[in-house]
Amino acid sequence: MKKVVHAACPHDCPDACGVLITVEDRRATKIVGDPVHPVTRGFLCGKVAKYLDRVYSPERVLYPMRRMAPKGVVSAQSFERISWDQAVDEITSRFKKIVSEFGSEAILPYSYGGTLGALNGASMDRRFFHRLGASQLARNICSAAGEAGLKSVIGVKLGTEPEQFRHSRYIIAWASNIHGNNIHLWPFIEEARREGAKLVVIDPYRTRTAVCADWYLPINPGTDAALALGMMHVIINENLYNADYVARYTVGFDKLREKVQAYSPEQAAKWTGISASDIVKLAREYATVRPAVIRLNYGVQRSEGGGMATRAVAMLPCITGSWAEVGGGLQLSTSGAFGLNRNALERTDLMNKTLGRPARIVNMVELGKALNRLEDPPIQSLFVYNSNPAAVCPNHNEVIRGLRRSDLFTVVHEQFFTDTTDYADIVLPATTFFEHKELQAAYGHYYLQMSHQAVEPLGECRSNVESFRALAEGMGFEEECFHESVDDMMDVALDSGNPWLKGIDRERLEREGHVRLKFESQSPGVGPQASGVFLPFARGNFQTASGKAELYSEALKAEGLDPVVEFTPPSESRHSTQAKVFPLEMLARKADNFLNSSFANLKTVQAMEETGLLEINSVDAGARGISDGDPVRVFNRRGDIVLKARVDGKVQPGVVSAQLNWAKLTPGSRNINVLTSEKLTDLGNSATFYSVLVEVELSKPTS
Ligand SMILES: Nc1nc2c(c(=O)[nH]1)N[C@H]1C(S)=C(S)[C@@H](COP(=O)(O)OP(=O)(O)OC[C@H]3O[C@@H](n4cnc5c(=O)[nH]c(N)nc54)[C@H](O)[C@@H]3O)O[C@H]1N2
Ligand SMILES: Nc1nc2c(c(=O)[nH]1)N[C@H]1C(S)=C(S)[C@@H](COP(=O)(O)OP(=O)(O)OC[C@H]3O[C@@H](n4cnc5c(=O)[nH]c(N)nc54)[C@H](O)[C@@H]3O)O[C@H]1N2
Ligand code: SF4
Ligand SMILES: [Mo]
Repeated sequence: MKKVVHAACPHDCPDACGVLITVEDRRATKIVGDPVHPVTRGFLCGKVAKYLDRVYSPERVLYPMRRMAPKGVVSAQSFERISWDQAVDEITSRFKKIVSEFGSEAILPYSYGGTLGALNGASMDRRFFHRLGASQLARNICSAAGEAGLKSVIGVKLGTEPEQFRHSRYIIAWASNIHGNNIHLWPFIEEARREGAKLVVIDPYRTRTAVCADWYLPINPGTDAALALGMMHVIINENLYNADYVARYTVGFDKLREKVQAYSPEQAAKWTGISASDIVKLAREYATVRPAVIRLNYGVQRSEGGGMATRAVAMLPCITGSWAEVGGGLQLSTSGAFGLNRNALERTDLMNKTLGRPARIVNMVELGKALNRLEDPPIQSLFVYNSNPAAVCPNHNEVIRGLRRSDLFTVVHEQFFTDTTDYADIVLPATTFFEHKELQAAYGHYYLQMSHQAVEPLGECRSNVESFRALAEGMGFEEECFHESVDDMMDVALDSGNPWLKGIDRERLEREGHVRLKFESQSPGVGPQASGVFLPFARGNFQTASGKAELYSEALKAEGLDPVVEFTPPSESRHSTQAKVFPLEMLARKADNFLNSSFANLKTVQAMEETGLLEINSVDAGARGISDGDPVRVFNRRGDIVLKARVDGKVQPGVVSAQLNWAKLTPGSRNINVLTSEKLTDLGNSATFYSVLVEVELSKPTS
């Protein structure tokens, strides 16, 4: 018996690929990209092309497990197998005890991007924790600063669709490693370049994308707001802006005009390290070569001023009016278009039922602080799913200190024995997307997809939905929503009143696999010249309070922030006094072939990635007596790690770079997050993985 099943990749990646899984005798035997998906067009990234190795890895968690050894001990004997009934019993009785002794907010859920599926990402889990009255988690580790910055200008997470990049003539990849993190955009860019488009890359790290660019501009980390303001100085003072678009569809232009006067190209050059003449050239080309598009990605907002930086970049297409052109505009995210009925899926009202108020909020970025220093009540239980905080969280040493607490009851629902399961009291086995049915949106295109279940769950694996359903039953929660079937939940999610979902129901998705959101006739942004394309802001329609692109924001003013936009150098940067002690700016980057910490444990994926490197410029290496290949100790006040020096010109003087990996796969069982901080961004309270100062020295061999 052979069949081919349509699925969608649920990993935390903008592309959300359409996937075809071949199943023979109930076992998946092949995975390929769905050739008819209009954006992902039949190919997969290297790591998901090897997905059978993930699904059928001998290292999968297949049964519920209970800890036998002290926390932190990694060995095959650390756990004993238990049944699901035992696991549910143990978890729910512990929860009941904690609730009676400390109150329900002593329990903290912890989840992020393991799956972005509409159901397994956030539905039954949220219902469960809301009904329990657990602390709420502010899921800010990734994109909250960028979201806040973008929305402060355009009001919503919408952007240029990938298909339109082929019509662009000037493409800026701004903090966007397209080749590593968004590979399905690349063929559209290549198409445009064949028609003469120019690709500019702005990144402090010479990425694979930068290597392919027509013009690469290495920028000092955390200075993008200064660059965008410098560009706007040129565009406004040289009258290269679109006066008609500005007058009709923006507010605050005069204030912006005043503001940019302090950011001459010469001044911006001092901050950014990009020469004044290059800033002028970039501004003129961006404003005059039409159409011009910006692929802004989240790298720009992982620094202390990341919200304002995103705000500044987001202003560019609003003053040039490139939103009105096919192949113009900007894309940070497309996720705001899907408008599923999240409230029905997540049921925040259940919190009020239990607590009579919303539960307190704990920021996931500050997990170290939450586990070690939070009171009223202290965290007594951590329930982790869809995340690997012992690898991905900043300030790793503090996180581990918290996870080691013997009084902390930690449950981890996982596919693998990760860094985090090393501190779990109970581990529950989770399905992969091959093993459950799911509804999939995207944050890099506008297609909604049905991901069918291809094979039966391995071992005793359960999806997030089914696991939390079992836990709800164990707690004795009687609300109807805990009995809703997966299909019913999809129906509810699709019934949201969003006009762009009109005519898209579950049956249709089941038949067609993917369906483009319905932007046709009734969409206000679609211009007459543009049938079949989506131009959300061709005629304004910004989803801000004023309905216009806000170059001046009353909301920011109310928060005590600069209502126009400003550049402040990060407190951890070459411009700060701390740089006297720790003079190098470190980019704690993602690996091109892993997905945050996911895939880092799989041999065939490891073969594509060289790990454990500290990339350093020859100037900084030379000054420290370091040669290529030397072991080096990278350190700051928060921690240290030994890596291997790589001196190959990928970073400029003053900048070093290292990659995220599983801590236990790295010598010394620590990863680069020992160096990152829990400091939050200016807007959105997000993480600052790219505002980190360190010093580097040759590592002395220990005798
Ligand atoms: N292969 C692969 N793909 C992924 C991921 C992965 O780990 N691996 N992660 C997924 C996730 S969770 C996300 S959020 C997306 C994110 O994708 P991106 O937003 O692209 O995220 P990053 O890789 O963090 O940053 C992009 C680039 O910004 C650069 N950068 C760092 N600091 C600055 C700065 O101050 N200014 C400028 N201009 N650039 C800067 C980095 O060097 C990096 O090359 O990708 C997803 N896709
Ligand atoms: N230094 C540094 N740190 C970073 C970043 C960086 O660039 N540099 N990037 C940050 C960013 S942008 C992000 S988004 C975060 C990502 O942080 P996380 O969301 O924690 O990402 P992953 O490391 O991919 O871990 C996800 C885990 O979920 C598991 N999983 C997958 N599917 C399921 C499922 O269906 N059910 C359950 N229960 N589990 C599942 C996977 O096996 C995996 O171990 O990391 C952040 N950390
Ligand atoms: S990780 Fe991204 S590029 Fe790779 S298959 Fe999934 S969606 Fe596609
Ligand atoms: Mo992310």
